[in-house]
Amino acid sequence: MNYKTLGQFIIEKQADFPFAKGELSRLLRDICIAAKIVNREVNKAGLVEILGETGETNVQGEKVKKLDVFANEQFIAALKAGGEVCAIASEENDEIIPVDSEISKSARYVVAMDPLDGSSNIDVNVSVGTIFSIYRRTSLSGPGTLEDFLQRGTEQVAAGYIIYGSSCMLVYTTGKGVNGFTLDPSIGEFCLSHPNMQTPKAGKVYSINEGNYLHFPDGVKKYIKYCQEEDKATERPYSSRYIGSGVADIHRNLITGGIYIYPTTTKSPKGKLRLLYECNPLAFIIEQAGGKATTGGKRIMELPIQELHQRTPLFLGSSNMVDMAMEFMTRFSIEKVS
Ligand code: AHM
Ligand code: MG
Repeated sequence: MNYKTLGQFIIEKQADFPFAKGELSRLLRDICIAAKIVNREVNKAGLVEILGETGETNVQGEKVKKLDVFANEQFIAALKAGGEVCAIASEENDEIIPVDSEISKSARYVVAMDPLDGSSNIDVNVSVGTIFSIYRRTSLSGPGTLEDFLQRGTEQVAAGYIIYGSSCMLVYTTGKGVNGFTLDPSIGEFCLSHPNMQTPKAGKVYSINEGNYLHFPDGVKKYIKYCQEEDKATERPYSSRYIGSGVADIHRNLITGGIYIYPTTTKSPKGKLRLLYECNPLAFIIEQAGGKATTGGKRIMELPIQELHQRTPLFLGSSNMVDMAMEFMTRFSIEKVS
């Protein structure tokens, strides 16, 4: 078998960045270490008492950690130990985590992450994921600050996700295409399995939580009906697929073609998903794979960001489908396109 491991691939690609000193490569390596540890725990989630509420005590008398708390701790520990980041932001933490250590003194990067996205799916053996986004710091020295994270998505230097599914995959971009690696458990390495991933321009899958239908903007309601209509030329009706684990839904759609929508609802007028560590990294990946990511009106990666946990509506996937959904938004929900 002619394997190319993630480590080998990253070293080869370092030549794409003439002024790079290898820090970004080391940062990806740190993320990869934490991913393997989280994958190991996800795989035995039914066996060990990791499903319970935080604060429970297991048979060894140790406090049980929920998997999302565990994942958060693993990624933070790996990033701190690697010394390449001056601050971390996580969905699990209200405030940023400044990193102030001897080895992080000259760190030039910050990482924003959702350590375990779709975590309500853990208890039922359904895929979950980790999403990460890497920025160059804007502050000059010392531990990173909140401002380091308040950059538009277009400023990302790398982004990726790990999907803990029937196999574990890591998909990432540094702005030169998207590559996917599958974990081979027999050697403990992520191996290049999906080089230069491209998403089909026209998909046939739409993914949205239709239980919220009554609360959607009219443009989304009308677009869903459009997806369900009979039309030979466009091969409608499209299929509806919704796992409720954003990484898994978006990973499937990236490969097969499709659209993922989490719009505003009357209950969540700003949408549900977070701009910094969910939408921007996923937008970077889908754009690099030839797709689109918008709010239904504007490009996600150009949105100004004012706060760490800012929410946004998200329309992401095959470019033809996103364009069509946006057309419906313009025609029927003009006032709601933010
Ligand atoms: P989380 O970060 O709290 O897990 O929420 C994000 C998740 C996405 O993975 C998923 O697509 C969406 O929320 C599902 O939300 P809903 O249950 O409202 O459809
Ligand atoms: Mg999440």
